[in-house]
Amino acid sequence: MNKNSLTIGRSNYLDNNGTLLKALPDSLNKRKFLISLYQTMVLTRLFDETAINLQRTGIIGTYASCRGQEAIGVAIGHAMLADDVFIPYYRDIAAQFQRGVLLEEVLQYWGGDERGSNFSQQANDFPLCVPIATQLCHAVGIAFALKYQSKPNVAVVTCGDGATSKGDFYEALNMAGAMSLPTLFVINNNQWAISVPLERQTASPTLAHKALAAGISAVQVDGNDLLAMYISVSDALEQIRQTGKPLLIEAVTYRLSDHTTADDATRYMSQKALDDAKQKEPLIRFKHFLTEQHSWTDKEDRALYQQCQQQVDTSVEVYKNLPAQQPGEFFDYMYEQLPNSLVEQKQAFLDGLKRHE
Ligand SMILES: Cc1ncc(C[n+]2csc(CCOP(=O)(O)OP(=O)(O)O)c2C)c(N)n1
Ligand SMILES: [Mg+2]
Repeated sequence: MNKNSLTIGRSNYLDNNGTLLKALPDSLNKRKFLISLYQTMVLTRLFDETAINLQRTGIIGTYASCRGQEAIGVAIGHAMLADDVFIPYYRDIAAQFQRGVLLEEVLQYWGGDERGSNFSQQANDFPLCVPIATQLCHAVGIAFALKYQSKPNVAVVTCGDGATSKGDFYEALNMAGAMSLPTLFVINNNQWAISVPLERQTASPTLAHKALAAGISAVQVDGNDLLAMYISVSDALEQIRQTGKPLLIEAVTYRLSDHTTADDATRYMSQKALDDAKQKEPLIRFKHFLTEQHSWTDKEDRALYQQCQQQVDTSVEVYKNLPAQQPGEFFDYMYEQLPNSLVEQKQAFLDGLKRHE
């Protein structure tokens, strides 16, 4: 057995306080670019807080917070090419925003309005996926299509740590590896699958190890270190474009929220674990880095927060003023052409409504 192939590397650019551990590549060390990464993180954090308040006041139905995990989506969103295909799960709004999904569309989704998944400015990407791990198999199918069409693009798919316990995960990795399909798997290891902690999910030393049996190279990255995440995702995409082979990144982070607005994490998550995790959270670390390395000021920070909050508030107003979804319209956005079985279901639904009017 080749021992080396069973060793998983771990990538870090920032320490837990946000101090730079090694020099950044020159191409990245540009103030404007680094601020644009930070801006997407702040926007996502403020959207997240607002969405929870909207759920609490009955304006959206439910919501899955990505608090503390923003760096993963920001890295993915900024590193992908426009023509790559993103197959997200429900904590990926940072990447979705960066790729052109509108804030009000995400509110529509969580408000139960299927029009929110019919992105007006993002034709290629998939809606966020709530059924755990199913998106991984879809992603491999998409990667197959990209390869079949000789496109230089990558299917980027995300999932949680819990999803890696499902058969779909292993099936997807196996097929991507066996058929050499241009897929980037990114695991958001936030340590919890609702109330089930990581140590009860698996005996694998890391989640990245799970890729090795499928012949897929993998790396573990500090998922709260935006620089390490951005560089890892960018490098992986470039490598996949060159070799056509899949790769996997395990992003290690922590869920700083309830699982969703339907959950109460105080019933199973210790206050100490949460307090410890808060010390490593991505926004504070990145702000510290910008301050130390790029003379970022509190004044600039306040202005950025204000501008992002305004963007969020505007999206809430747009969402609240949208015309109501018509009955039956929720059938219309999954397929380009509705299959016959669903045409029948839609008709039956509309007939049923008429009977009850
Ligand atoms: C197929 C399926 N089974 C069960 C569920 C219920 N469920 C919702 S979230 C979740 C845990 C997912 O944990 P993880 O993959 O770690 O993602 P996280 O929510 O922590 O980001 C489960 C079991 C579901 N949505 N889909
Ligand atoms: Mg999880």
